[in-house]
Amino acid sequence: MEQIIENFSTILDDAAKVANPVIQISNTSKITLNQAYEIQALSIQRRLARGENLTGLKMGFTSKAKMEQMGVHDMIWGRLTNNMHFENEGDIPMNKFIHPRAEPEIAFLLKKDITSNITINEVESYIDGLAPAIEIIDSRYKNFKFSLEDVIADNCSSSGYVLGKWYSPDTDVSNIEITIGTNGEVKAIGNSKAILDNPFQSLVEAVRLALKYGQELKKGMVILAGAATSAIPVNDGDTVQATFGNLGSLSFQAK
Ligand code: OOG
Ligand code: MG
Repeated sequence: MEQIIENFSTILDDAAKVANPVIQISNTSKITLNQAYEIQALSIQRRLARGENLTGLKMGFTSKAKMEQMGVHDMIWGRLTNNMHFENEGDIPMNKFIHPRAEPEIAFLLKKDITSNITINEVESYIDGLAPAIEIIDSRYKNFKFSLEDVIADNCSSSGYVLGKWYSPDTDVSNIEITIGTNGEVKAIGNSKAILDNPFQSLVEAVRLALKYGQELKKGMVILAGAATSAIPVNDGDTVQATFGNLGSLSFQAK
């Protein structure tokens, strides 16, 4: 089995590297959730060996809108690297992706290392700030189709993120209207409440899952809380913009 896990980590890493889709693991092999996380860890190790740095973690399927869109039933988490980070209002080259989609998120910046579980009331004391964000997801599987194990092995479709302006840790993000759209047209609307009733809870869950799987949580890491709306397709030439009520907006240009 170790060899199979190693092989899938290579296949998925290569698929991301050259932006070429592959068939789902579950079409040919049965793997467990733990094995899926092992594949993810190994594929990220390959990125780190090429010189990328781990910059944070992302939560997935923390809202009903996302679970329903993708037909899955549980939360997942993945890893972010510096290669996935793009500037707000900047250009993002589309040739890096297979079939990219964008979704609005809330990001947290860790103020210190976290080594044990935290409660929602403690979140404020563990972050330096929070920001509106856009995540770009790009499944390495054909037709953006996968099982829960498939998507975990594929680093939860992580492929890009853009961060907006940072706000202080005591900013209330429990009830913010969020939109995302392209070229001036709103394509999806949601509310931050949809993220586990409060995006702060998503950080609590991120800590729990990272510790469970032996992933360190370090000062300076960015944690994405998961999308509040379904993801929208991104096409070459699109200007993608997300709005977050009082927190303002952010955007990128798909080039
Ligand atoms: C998996 C990633 C899910 C989120 O915010 O829920 C995710 C996918 O939908 O391809 O990033
Ligand atoms: Mg996401």
